[in-house]
Amino acid sequence: MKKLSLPVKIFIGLVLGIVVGLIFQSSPEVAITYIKPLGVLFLNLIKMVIVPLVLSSLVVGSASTGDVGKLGRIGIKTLAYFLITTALAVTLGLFFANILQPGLGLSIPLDATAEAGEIPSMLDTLLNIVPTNPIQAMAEANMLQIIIFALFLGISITLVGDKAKPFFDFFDSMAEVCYKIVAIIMEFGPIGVFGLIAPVVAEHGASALLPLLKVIIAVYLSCIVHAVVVYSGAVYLFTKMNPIMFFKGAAPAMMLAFTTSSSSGTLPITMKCTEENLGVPKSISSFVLPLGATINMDGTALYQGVCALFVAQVYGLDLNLAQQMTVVLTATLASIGTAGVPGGGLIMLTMVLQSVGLPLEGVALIGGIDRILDMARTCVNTTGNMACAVVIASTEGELQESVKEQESVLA
Ligand code: DAS
Repeated sequence: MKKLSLPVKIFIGLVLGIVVGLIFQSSPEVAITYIKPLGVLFLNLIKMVIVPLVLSSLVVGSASTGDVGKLGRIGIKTLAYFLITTALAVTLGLFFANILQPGLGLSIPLDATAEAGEIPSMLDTLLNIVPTNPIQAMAEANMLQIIIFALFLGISITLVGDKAKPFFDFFDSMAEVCYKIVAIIMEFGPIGVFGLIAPVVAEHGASALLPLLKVIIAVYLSCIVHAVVVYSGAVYLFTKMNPIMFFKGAAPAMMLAFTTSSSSGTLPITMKCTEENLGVPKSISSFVLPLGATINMDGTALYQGVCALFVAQVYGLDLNLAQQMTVVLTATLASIGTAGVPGGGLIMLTMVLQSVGLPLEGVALIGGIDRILDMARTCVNTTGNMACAVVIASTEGELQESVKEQESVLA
């Protein structure tokens, strides 16, 4: 029999989890005792890899900004574009999550297993993100501090140059090994998803699924609006390129990102589309796109915003505006640390929830539908990187005239 693809297997795990959950509705303790451990094991595997994965992928990402010269004008413009569009993405995710209120209708009490910590203010979060002891930050899985430390390491490796190459190579190979570990963990995804969703349905009934459907709608709606408004606006504003031409040129990479849920895996096609269809010279695409595939993930950021608010709503925790601004900062930084592989965002969601004091058990609710969300957010991640490359090339006066002439005909 033809080997089923991972997304299909995960979907089967989801459906089976729902069916088994409905079967055990009359005796949820059976599902909690014998099935939930599978889900807990899956989440523990995710937590196992998060520290080395984020540290290594971020050091490599920030160090692969090429030579110091490039870190100048183009680097600053690129990083500024990344941060602005990512913060916009999170804000959009929170906007739709506030409107759709996906967590209402499923109320789960906070108890010994699901605890909420003190939700820090944005100022506290900013003050606390510099690690006084990086080793302790790693031991405690303080992800925001690990992200800041990794950025300093990566940028310093670039500034040191050749003498730091062995250090860079160490993190480069560590990142590859961690991506392989994530791939192995995701193979366990179908069983993990089954173990996550069955107890939820057994305890809360099929009504638990409606809020998850609303999460899917909120994420997909945010992704579509972000891509159509922000990327079309940026491309047209900076290059006068017809947005339809942009999306036509970007389509092959967008579709591959959607089906594979992997920005890193799509990168070769992303570069081909950006250079051949969108007129970006290799000198800029080979700088912006690998960096973007590592640290610029608008889709992931908006997904973190939606999920954080969903979890708060489910557990009856009201996030005021200041706390939602903390989510914007945390989700923006988390998206920097997310690996461009399937499930990378789910791994970072545990960090975002922990950073804003929300119960980690919320990940169990999202885990069952995460692959569906991953497809959309990875598509947006990839599209955002292509839009950035077009904008940077245009501001550098290096967007190929031939492509612009083609646009002008269409504009
Ligand atoms: N799948 C990741 C990517 O490749 C994004 C994510 O998991 O959030 O971009």
